Amino acid sequence: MGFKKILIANRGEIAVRVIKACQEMGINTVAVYSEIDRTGLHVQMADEAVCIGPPPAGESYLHMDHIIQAAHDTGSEAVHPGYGFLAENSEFDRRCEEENLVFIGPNSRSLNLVGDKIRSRKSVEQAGLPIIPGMKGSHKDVAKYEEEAQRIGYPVMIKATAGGGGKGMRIVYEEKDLKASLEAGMREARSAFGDESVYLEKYIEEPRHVEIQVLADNYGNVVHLFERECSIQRRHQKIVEETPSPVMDEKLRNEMGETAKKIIQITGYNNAGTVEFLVDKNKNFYFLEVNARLQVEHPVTELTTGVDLVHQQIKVASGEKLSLSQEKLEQRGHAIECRIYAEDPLKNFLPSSGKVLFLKEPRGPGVRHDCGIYGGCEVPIFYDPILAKLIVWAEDRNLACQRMINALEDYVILGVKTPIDFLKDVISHSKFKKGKTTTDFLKRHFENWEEKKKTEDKQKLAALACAFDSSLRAPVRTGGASYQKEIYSPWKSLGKWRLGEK
Ligand code: MV4
Repeated sequence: MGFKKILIANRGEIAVRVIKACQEMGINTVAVYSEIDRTGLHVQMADEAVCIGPPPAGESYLHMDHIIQAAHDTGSEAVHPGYGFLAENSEFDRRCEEENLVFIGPNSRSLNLVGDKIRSRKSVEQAGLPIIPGMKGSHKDVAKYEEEAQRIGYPVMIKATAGGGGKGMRIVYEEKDLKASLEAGMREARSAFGDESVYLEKYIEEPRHVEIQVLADNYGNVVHLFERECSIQRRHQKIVEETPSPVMDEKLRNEMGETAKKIIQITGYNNAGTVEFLVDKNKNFYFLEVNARLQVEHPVTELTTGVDLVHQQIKVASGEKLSLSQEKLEQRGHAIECRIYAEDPLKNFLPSSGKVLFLKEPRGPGVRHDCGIYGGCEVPIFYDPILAKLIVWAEDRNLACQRMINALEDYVILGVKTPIDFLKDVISHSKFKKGKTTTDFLKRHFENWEEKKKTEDKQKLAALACAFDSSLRAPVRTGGASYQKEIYSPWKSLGKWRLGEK
């Protein structure tokens, strides 16, 4: 028997997405909100809503006691964490288990394991599965690093042991640069993570970030739902994702899919998860980490497989056996997602907040818009700035690119800044259209996009002003064959308004 009531411990577009899945399954929903989110779309859509605190996330969406209390007060049987906030917090997972609430995600033990990047790398390596060649731990002595670097072979990548998301990463191409880079990496690791230890890996050149979606039930059944290409990233923040990956072939897809399933099995993982890999230019792949949550980019997998991943999460969490079999799963067509953030691409993607004055949502065949805002709502500055995701599906990649460009052109958000224009240029870029999407794509092709755009905008304004001006100066026929040239005067063009006249 499934759940009767689920509390969604999140906000914005993912909370709306999960509420919709619950509504389709006949499950009542409880939204939680901070005081500033009182009028949020997710609050309006849920059957019930509970205020869990003031705007700061630490006092609301990250406040475990308030969320658990809200679940008890409303008689919720399960909690869906979405992504971000407490979605990968094994302490919260454990607290839910203790409070007899079903955490819609992995069990706390496996969440703990996959959350420890070093431990999970060791487990994967012991299973004989491909990890990035590198060191097993860190050292104090620089000379040791020099030996390790010789063993690994240059170029090497310096990574912070306590790091993640690319922070503190440094590439070293030659031994003469190693010492200085190590000292800089240790300083950055100490200030960013309070732990200066770093380790070396072989630098994977021109890498692609390719991840495999997996689903595992509580009885050891696991399926993978193919790959997602996530290489278009800005400061390690994914902004465009797609499936199938332009580099994938059947052999590589099966190998990566089977490897991902093995990793899920050895870590005792259950529910939806994503196994991240790096793929090098020779199509070798290396395990990076497991993401123990429903990912932002899950819709591209849903559109090409026809599987609703949130439905599956809820069914598995309620104790159902997986209804999907690997043999029956297949991909059809091509899907691309663009993330719509409240950020100003002309101000180095500075977060933008304020009231959404106007929203025109893209629509049409094969266009999906997972949206957490509405015309007139407020976009607060307190949280991750993701507003929505625009996803398209089409029969092949070229059509999907064209559909995305058209959808982005139809899309209007006024009141807060967004990178809609920037995304249109990314998808329209010849290298993107050719599928040449390695992780340095933006660095290579969009380094000075801001300046170019600002110049373009000035030129357009100048052209507009001239066009407007010349339209006023245009020769006007005043009857008969002859006509006199209208001499431009603002007072004439203003009509009856005159300064200083009675
Ligand atoms: C790497 C790598 C190349 N070689 N490790 C980025 C953050 C985390 N997910 C691991 N990441 C990488 N690790 C080795 N040995 C390339 C990435 C990487 C990346 C690096 C720089 C800029 C953007 C990137 C996007 C995805 C992965």
